Amino acid sequence: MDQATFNTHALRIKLEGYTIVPGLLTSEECRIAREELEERYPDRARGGLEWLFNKAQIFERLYKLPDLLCLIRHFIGPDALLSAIYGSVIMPGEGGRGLHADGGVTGHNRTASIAPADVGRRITSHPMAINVIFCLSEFTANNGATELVPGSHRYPFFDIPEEAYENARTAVAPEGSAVVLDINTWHGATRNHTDQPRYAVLSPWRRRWTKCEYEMARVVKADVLERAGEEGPVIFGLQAQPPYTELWQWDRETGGPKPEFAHLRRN
Ligand SMILES: O=C(O)CCC(=O)C(=O)O
Repeated sequence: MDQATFNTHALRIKLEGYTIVPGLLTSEECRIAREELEERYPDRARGGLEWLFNKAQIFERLYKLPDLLCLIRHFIGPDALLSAIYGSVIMPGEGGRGLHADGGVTGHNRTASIAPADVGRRITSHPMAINVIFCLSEFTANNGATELVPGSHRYPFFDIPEEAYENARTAVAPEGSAVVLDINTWHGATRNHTDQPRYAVLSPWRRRWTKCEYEMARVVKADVLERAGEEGPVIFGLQAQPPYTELWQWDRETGGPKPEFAHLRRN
């Protein structure tokens, strides 16, 4: 991605709360990823579509795309944490009327954590987290593509007015694109009016000093971490883990007790 294109995407995220980056995955990569989701779909109620990075190597691609990493880090810092990777399949007849902002469970949009002094306002001054929706199918106007409300990332209140739907835009995009959004941006899948499933994978990212959806450093398999190379400990947040020993016994780099205190390690 050249600098001018990067700047265009960054500006769209600032102004509208999202951008669509085409051509991140090849058609072959999308095909393989779709097949993985299709195979795991029947087991979705038991987590079949969760933790995809641990389940098939194709999903390891999603945090190894340099242009995308640059864009994410531009907004939430060089040590941004991968918070989850999960599939989203919209079957024929499903989807629609699902506008929401992310971060409502472990993030800053958690309404149960609003303090009286917040007077009902959420944090909109800075992007607190970025979500990435990979279009493994082509996203069209009628197959359940994600819709987003431009500018809603700056809306200061938690409640989403009913009129928001009138302002939503469907993310029409070729397969292999990614919708990159500030997690404050209201979004949701539209109804799938076709006879084919719509496949996507979501990879939300968080600032290092906030909570992720999963304790990724403890969840990631050793061989997956190994293949992530030098970036692995940053992306999976090994260094972001709070110590469970006294500080002098703790190794921040590996996110565990120093070797001489290995007996204190918790599994
Ligand atoms: O699959 C989609 O289009 C959106 C999914 C979504 O918004 C979510 O999982 O938070």
